[in-house]
Amino acid sequence: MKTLFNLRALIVALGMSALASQAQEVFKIGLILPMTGQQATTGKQIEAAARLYMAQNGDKVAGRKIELIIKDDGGMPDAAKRIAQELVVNDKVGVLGGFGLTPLALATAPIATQSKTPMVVMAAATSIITEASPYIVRTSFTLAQCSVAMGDWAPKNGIKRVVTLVSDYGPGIDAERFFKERFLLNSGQVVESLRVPLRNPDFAPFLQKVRDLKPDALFVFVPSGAGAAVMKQFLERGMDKAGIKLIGTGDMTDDDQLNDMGDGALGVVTSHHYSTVHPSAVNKKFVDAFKKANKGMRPNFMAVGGYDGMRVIYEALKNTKGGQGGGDALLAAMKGQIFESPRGQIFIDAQTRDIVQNIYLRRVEKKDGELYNVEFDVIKEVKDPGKTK
Ligand code: VNL
Repeated sequence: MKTLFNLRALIVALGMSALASQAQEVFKIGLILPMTGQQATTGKQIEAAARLYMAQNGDKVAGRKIELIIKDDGGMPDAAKRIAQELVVNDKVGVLGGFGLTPLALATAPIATQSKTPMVVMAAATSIITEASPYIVRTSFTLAQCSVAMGDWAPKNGIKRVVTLVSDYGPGIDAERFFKERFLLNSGQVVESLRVPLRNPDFAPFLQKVRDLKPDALFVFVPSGAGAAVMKQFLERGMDKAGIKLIGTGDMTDDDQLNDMGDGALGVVTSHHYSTVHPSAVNKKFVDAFKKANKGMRPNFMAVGGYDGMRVIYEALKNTKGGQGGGDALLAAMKGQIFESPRGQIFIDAQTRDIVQNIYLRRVEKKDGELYNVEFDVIKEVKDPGKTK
């Protein structure tokens, strides 16, 4: 009788410890980012933002300890895909995140689909990405969202003849197309569309051509990290003095580099979803904490994509009691999330899994001796205009 009793107690104890260990089982989030190479600043910003989110919100959600794994893809699609496979198979991550460039997100999409792992795209911004896998959710933006806003603003502000200059890959082609379509509707004229290579671009010959064409403005999209080079060459060639205005999406006047671009950047108007000086209490708190944790570094739009991406993951974990039901349940809990981001109110459209957000028009101004993108107009709740379905 006594041994039977003890056996029972043992079984109960074993059962309880199994439950407890399940609750304590680590939930792994694998971020694949360009930490080296041309887009290293994007990796650095997103990593800093993800770590800040965890520092502020704890490393436990619904009783599960969160482990953040950061892997460097060097900006290479093959590497991103291989790393994703390893993270899913060996590390058993519950969510993939990051994706600093469109080709990296597209290369990884099949892994998300096959393994039913939610994939949170925190940076890449070509419209088509969310259609590459039903497991993709996006917290960054799309170039189509931003470019349409500029296609409306420019012609109302005396800009009638434009040359476009974009990086020759997904987001650049979207920017060119969506700017042009809207600009033409508004009776604008695109006199030339130039595309520069993504890798090691030399802007000089392109800018010379623009100078010869003498448009009212040059519309530019280059990815985060490349804006300073465009600005430098634009100014060195005296294009501003020749009466050519510089406009584009906010990737060019990236907060990560803007302050080092010099006073020549003053007055440049861009359209984008985030500025370091977005005037809200939530943003002020975010920026102060980010700077404090990162030796004064300003958060840029990449950081915000990473920070909000972590929030989407944390909330999904809360709503599924720590990820019960696996990838499909987490994905379902990511869809339809709505909250105030440092950029303003955002919404993850349950149908498209893409972000709906405000797009701001901003002008580079000097405040307290530093250059900032100061918002002066807003188009509210912009859905991605680039969806094919
Ligand atoms: C992309 C789009 C990358 C916008 C960016 O910076 C950017 C992309 C690295 O989709 O590849 O600013």
